[in-house]
Amino acid sequence: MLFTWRTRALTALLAYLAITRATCSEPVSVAATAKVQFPDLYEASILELQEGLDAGHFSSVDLVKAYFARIDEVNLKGPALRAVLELNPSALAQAAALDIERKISGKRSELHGIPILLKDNIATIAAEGLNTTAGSFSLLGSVVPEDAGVVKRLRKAGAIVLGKANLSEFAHFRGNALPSGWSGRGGQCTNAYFPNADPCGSSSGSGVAASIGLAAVTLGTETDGSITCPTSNNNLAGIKPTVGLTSRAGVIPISEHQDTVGPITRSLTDAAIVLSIIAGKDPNDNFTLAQPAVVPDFTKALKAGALRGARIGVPRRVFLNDSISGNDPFVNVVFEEALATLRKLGATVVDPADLPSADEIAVSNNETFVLDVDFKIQLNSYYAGLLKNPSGVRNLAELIAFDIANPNLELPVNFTSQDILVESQATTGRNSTFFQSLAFDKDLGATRGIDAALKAFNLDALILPAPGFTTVPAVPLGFYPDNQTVIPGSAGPLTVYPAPGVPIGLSFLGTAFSEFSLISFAFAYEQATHTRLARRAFPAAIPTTQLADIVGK
Ligand SMILES: *[C@@H]1O[C@H](CO)[C@@H](O)[C@H](O)[C@H]1NC(C)=O
Ligand SMILES: *[C@@H]1O[C@H](CO)[C@@H](O)[C@H](O)[C@H]1NC(C)=O
Ligand SMILES: *[C@@H]1O[C@H](CO)[C@@H](O)[C@H](O)[C@H]1NC(C)=O
Ligand SMILES: *[C@@H]1O[C@H](CO)[C@@H](O)[C@H](O)[C@H]1NC(C)=O
Ligand SMILES: *[C@@H]1O[C@H](CO)[C@@H](O)[C@H](O)[C@H]1NC(C)=O
Ligand SMILES: *[C@@H]1O[C@H](CO)[C@@H](O)[C@H](O)[C@H]1NC(C)=O
Ligand SMILES: *[C@@H]1O[C@H](CO)[C@@H](O)[C@H](O)[C@H]1NC(C)=O
Ligand SMILES: CC(=O)N[C@H]1CO[C@H](CO)[C@@H](O)[C@@H]1O
Repeated sequence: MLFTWRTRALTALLAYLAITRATCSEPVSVAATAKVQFPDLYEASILELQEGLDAGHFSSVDLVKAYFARIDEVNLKGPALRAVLELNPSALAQAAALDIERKISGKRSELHGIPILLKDNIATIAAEGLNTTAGSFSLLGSVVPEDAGVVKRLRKAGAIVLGKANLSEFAHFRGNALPSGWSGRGGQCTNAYFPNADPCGSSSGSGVAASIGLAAVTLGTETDGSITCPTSNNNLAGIKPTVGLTSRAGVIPISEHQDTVGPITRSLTDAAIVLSIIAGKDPNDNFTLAQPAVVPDFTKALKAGALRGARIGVPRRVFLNDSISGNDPFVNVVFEEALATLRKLGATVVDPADLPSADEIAVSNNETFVLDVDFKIQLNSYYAGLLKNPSGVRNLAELIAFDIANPNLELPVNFTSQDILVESQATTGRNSTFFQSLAFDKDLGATRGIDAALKAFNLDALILPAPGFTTVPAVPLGFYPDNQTVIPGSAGPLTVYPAPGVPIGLSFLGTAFSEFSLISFAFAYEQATHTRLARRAFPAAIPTTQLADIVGK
């Protein structure tokens, strides 16, 4: 589905590995490192890291130490980006065990020994030491029944949970006036490309952390823009999967009808590797039972020639009137350049290729009602499912009261908004109005929206400038010029966007479960442009710790 960010820039998921806790008394031996070229952790890809791990140039323990040090440099110190909420106290032990396993029996998958940062609404078992709170003190110290479905898959593949990323509290489903990237527990996360720039949200910390290499890869969640928008604002490759491709079991919910978990990474290759592992059926999330029988190996979509012969449509009307992407001369220029690139790569660009429902989408408000109703039902059931919650909060009504009773923690000056919680609490369940609204949304977004346009113009995919649109997947498109006027962020006066040098992304979107071809198109574009590499974060936001500072030390 597709909504401008004015509808609500919500933008908002993961399990347990029975690894033996290795004692630190047996460090993995590391080969002589004098002449070894270590990958630059700002940009390092999963495959580069695997190459170094397989060659014994460094270990997963080294990687965890290096990422911890990089986080320490910029999270609360220096530019204080506030991208990371918590570090996993078990990460080093997990890394050590996975290092030993690699030596004995080889790697389980391309994610073996790779540190991944999870958005803080994705549950991890408390015994490991990490909280799962969606940024809210009402969940501090809570004990979840089990790892999220996607976390189970990550652990089985050998990934290391590095920690939890800051986010817009409750995936931006608390107060309309709260800025993206703010949570009671984490404070205000900001963008690494310009001081105090809007990181967008709600997967803000995941985006900022991926953008400067505070982890190898990250996971975010999206309900409406929460993966694609931080991907766009932070110069990244992100995938918002079709609802039901990745499990939402164990994810602090907004709505089962819209929530989805996806990768936020520096390249389409990394995103495809992560998606191939987290996608799949989960008995704890019955929406996943409707997905195609076989999860594709999305890395097979990574073909530089994939745009040859493809028909790509431009649904102009959905962004023509948008105050950011439709009227911004910079976005218009770089978007036209992107269309020229697609043509050069052999695609037929059909422009315009409007969604029949475009004007109705612009004014529709049914989504708000659907999310308000679902959130109350699902959040109540999330709290009820906890094995323990020290705050005493057991449902949405008690959450609202908790915030009011703890203003210093949850309602500090300038961050007092919780109107969405109140609006949701006022709903009375899934009645006929709810089902009508849900059906109306599906009709607008899919039947008379994306699917109708794809069919009418015989298209393989649609393409849009990324900001504010709920689309899959996104790749870097460009950067605002250095003389860009600083504009207060949509998020409020404390953040700015656009601003000099801040990134913007390009989105490819298609029908349900068309991730394989969307990834192939986005990959072809990424390989032809390598826009991400054209610009780095502002100097103080670039951590200096590298593997050379850790290995053998
Ligand atoms: C959660 O956070 C609290 C406070 O920072 C900390 O004491 C605790 O160890 C963390 N982890 C769990 C599982 O509660
Ligand atoms: C999942 O289960 C719920 C209730 O058990 C049901 O209402 C819903 O239709 C099911 N969804 C799918 C996609 O099977
Ligand atoms: C968008 O702009 C076009 C052209 O200016 C106009 O015809 C259309 O009514 C506008 N749509 C909305 C929803 O504002
Ligand atoms: C859903 O949208 C239709 C058409 O815009 C509108 O008439 C109706 O009031 C909306 N329903 C809700 C619950 O917002
Ligand atoms: C609240 O925001 C205003 C700007 O709108 C700012 O001037 C003020 O310093 C902020 N107060 C605090 C305590 O952050
Ligand atoms: C459904 O519930 C909402 C409040 O959640 C209410 O506004 C609406 O009138 C109800 N619809 C019906 C048909 O009762
Ligand atoms: C920025 O510089 C470009 C070319 O150097 C110029 O065309 C543009 O008008 C300038 N924009 C602003 C906001 O000053
Ligand atoms: C890992 C880390 O730096 N976490 C910090 C996140 O922000 C909160 C609030 O400032 C700190 O208490 C954590 O230590």
